[in-house]
Amino acid sequence: MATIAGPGSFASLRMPAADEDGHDLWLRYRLVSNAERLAQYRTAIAHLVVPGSSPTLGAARDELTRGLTGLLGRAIPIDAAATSTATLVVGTPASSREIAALNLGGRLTAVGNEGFLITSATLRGSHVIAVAANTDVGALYGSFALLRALQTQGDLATLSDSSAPRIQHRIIDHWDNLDRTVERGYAGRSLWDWDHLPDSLPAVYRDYARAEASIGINGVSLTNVNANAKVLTAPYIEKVRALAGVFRPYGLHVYLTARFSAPMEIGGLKTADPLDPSVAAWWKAKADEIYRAIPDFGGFVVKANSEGQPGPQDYHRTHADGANMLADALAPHGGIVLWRAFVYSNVPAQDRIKQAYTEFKPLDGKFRDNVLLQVKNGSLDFQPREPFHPLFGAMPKTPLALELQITKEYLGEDTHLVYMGAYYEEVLKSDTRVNGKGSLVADVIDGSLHGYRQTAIAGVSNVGTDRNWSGSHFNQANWYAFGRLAWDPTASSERIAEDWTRMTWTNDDAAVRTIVHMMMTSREAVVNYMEPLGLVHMMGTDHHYGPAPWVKNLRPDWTPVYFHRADTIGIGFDRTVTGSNAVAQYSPEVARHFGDRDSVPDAYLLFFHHARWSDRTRAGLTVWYDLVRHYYAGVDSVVAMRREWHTVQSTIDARRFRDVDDFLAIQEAEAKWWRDAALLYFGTFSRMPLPARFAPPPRTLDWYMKLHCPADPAKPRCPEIYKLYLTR
Ligand code: GCW
Repeated sequence: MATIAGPGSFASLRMPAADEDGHDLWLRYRLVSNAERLAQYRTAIAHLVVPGSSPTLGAARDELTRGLTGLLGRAIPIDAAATSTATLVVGTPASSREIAALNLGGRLTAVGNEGFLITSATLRGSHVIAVAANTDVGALYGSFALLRALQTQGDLATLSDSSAPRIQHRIIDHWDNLDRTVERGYAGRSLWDWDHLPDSLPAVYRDYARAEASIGINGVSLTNVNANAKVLTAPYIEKVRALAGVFRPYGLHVYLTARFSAPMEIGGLKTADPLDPSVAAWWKAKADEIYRAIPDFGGFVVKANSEGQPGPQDYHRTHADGANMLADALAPHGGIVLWRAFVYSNVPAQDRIKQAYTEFKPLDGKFRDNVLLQVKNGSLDFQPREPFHPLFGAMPKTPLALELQITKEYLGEDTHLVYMGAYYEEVLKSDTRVNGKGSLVADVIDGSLHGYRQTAIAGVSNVGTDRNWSGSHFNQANWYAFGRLAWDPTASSERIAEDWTRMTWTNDDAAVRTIVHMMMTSREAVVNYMEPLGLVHMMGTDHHYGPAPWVKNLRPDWTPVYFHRADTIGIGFDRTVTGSNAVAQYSPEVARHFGDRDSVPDAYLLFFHHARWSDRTRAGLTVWYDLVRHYYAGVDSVVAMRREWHTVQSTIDARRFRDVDDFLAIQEAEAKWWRDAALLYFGTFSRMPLPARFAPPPRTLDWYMKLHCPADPAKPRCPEIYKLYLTR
């Protein structure tokens, strides 16, 4: 039962919350449930003044009207000027006389192009709340921040906010194909309905832009990095122009993925060699054509010479040659190139994770000013846990952008409740030590450590046509957290989880505490039941769903056995000086920390070391025992999450409660699958028994190895596993 105050009254009445489908995301704008707060807000905000005819100020006005009407349960008139007390004024000194009259001076200048101030003031004897910015988009971001304050039921008396993004380009990367399939997408089809563009512009495009702006995202790369050159043809540019038109008022710039061989595939050239003048001229003309249609086009995202994609190395040129050629085409228009550093060759190397650093480090300083190198958080591939990528800190002369994955390719896809905010925070707070203690990854990417000219962060989208956008209600939190951390990479993921919970689920304090606790423990839970102690890449081939640590006989660096290297002596990949020496790619302090058996954190033990089964972890247990303990703890955490979820039932609508409950049941079943398959398999090497306190797996290793799940690679499901483990 939720406590809901009826419009126009402060009385509380208990009634079940109406069913929701999650489509409103964190922008639900339900009536403020706390009667005292509601009274405060109604007293403070009775009128709205957002003068200005720009589409962006129009968007702010619309959002505030929608939001305030819902939250305050009454219509808020839009006035031309602040004539009554209790007015919310929004805008810039140029758009609003009221904002100009506040003379915010240096305080306002300090928030820059996209930032905003929220402040209370007295204007001509009237009390006003002001959302002030230097630009219209800053005013829009400030409007969302004000709405958030009300959605989370903050105290207006102490409300004073001043905020500016620490990273310049905050981009969502879609891996969406032109046929509307989504690579590593678990939320339905691509939102972009290319067949009906540019003529049909369904409301969902605008809602998408609202959602992105609400979390401060200012760029969207529409297409898969495994790119199709067709998106660069004239008819598609026309479609992209239409989408860009919907996104523009919300401050969203459009980017496209550039297929390196496009000059041959759609341009009729015989080569795509970046040093060939006809190729450079083709890209220049293509950039000019795009900018004629989309003057605020962001630029190109490029995956080249990786996993079979074409690139400059096909012509014995370097990544810098390729990136610079594209950069020169974009430069006259102010566009940027986000060149991805996720590269590994078709010829397996001695240690795949070393390749990006080996290829790019020598190119530091060789890129044009408008090239950023986009680096995944870890050197392998978005695994549940990886140490930070050694390129962070190693490229002082080349702006590095951080690429995070929001879609949970390796973390339970649509169903598992895993809060990625905690994951992102772990990456951002990792210390590269390149300029002494406190040289965090966040300091690298916000440009403060090396004084980068441009800064960027990208998150691989988890959004699709599913009614709830992200495949599950809790997956929305990962989209949300990415945006908030892109704006402020020093923010606390726990605080962000709390905001999201209050906006998405409930403001009941006890329920909020419980849900935030679930989210914060979920991150360690998934590591424990999938890949504890620094294990990585243990999933089934291709579909990446479910455990398959036994897979071999493929290209070695696509197999789990290559990464875990279990044998009768021990387990783990020796990346110290006695092995691949990948640790040497880090700064000396970090190399020592990870490379030394006595200091390496247990969380990275098997990533860097081949440890004997009987060795002791830092926890003082044998490697075998500790591995077992972690797997069981992971499952226990999911069992606990299910219990916790039941305690919040009365505060949540029945439909969404049930959706989450069903997925938690699946998560528990799959967690047990991961645990049992892995331990039965590793037990054949350790030859040590399962300690008596742990209940043994219900099936033999052979049974798990013979399972063929998923039957359809596009659908991560395993009915046999549900039958075996699923409990209600
Ligand atoms: O994570 C892996 C995925 C590929 C992806 C690739 C990349 C787009 O399994 O599907 O391709 O990384 O990041 O380029």
